[in-house]
Amino acid sequence: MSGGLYSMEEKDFDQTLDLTKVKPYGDTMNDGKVQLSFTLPVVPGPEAEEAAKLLLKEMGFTNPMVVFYKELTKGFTFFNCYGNSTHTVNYADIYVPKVESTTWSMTETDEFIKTHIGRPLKVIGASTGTDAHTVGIDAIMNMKGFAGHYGLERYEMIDALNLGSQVPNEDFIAKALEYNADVMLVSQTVTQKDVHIQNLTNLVELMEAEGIRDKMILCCGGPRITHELAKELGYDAGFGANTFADDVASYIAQEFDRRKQAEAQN
Ligand code: B12
Repeated sequence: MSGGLYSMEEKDFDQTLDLTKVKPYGDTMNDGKVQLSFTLPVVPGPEAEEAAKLLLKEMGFTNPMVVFYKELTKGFTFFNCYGNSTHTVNYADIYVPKVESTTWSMTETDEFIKTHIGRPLKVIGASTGTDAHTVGIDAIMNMKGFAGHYGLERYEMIDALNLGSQVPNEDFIAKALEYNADVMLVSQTVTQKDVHIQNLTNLVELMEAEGIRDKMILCCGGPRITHELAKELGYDAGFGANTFADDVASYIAQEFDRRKQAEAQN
């Protein structure tokens, strides 16, 4: 076979990676290929297909293609489409605030606490307010852990107390004081109507009113929590999806030690 695509060599394709202008990658650099799917509230047919392609153009895609469509239910059509994105992002300029700590294994963290702090850290956790989801805080705290990562209860140098879900902020604070906690861990899963923002803010306000905010390491976590949001709300750290106990344990050990050293210098 001669000519056409089959005679092209790797060098004939664009191989330039410019991190200031990153585009989706399909099978060659900068081809901009995207697959996306959506539903339109119209009956299937050529007009529906054309509507989907026009929408793709409006979204900034060239070569809009509908590769599959099917009626979902009467008057609704589902589409699978391809297109080439004309947009780029400046990856080199992106800054995402994140928890500044090194994630260690359970053994490394235990060893660090033993040698640098000299006593077990006391950690209390709960899913607070009206939030009934426990799986997130359990994943971090329960002995058996999550996805092959043991939880805080398994750590030799961490005393962990998990209060479960729907714990009112006032009770959480009272229990933390009674337990003599070094660290408070809050889990928030429900974010409808920003209920998590109100609840997380309320906890910080109550702690400030009691004069204990600075005495604890206060962390929150959940699928829609970012470190940036957590800092904005007055927390020391925030952890999102795909967090493991290792991340949290390493952070609190390093942060506790950092504070201890800062105190010793003053
Ligand atoms: C299981 C589940 C339930 C179970 C919870 C059982 C239980 N014991 O927890 C039940 C059936 C009770 C339930 C109830 C409800 N649920 Co529900 N539920 C889910 C579901 C399917 C899975 C959540 C889960 O377990 N994830 C697994 C864990 C491991 O992941 P994770 O929570 O993200 O945790 C990880 C990280 O976020 C992080 N993390 C989490 N917390 C913390 C805390 C700290 C300190 C740290 C460091 C890290 C950390 O570490 C974890 C491990 O990596 C999700 C949908 C989904 N697929 O996600 C909906 C979902 C969370 N539920 C939802 C809703 C709306 C509800 C209800 C309000 C429904 C209703 N109208 O009644 C009620 C809750 C009522 C209430 N008062 O809270 C919505 C939330 C929407 C929103 N953003 O607000 C979701 C997203 C479903 C949806 N698509 O609509 N639910």
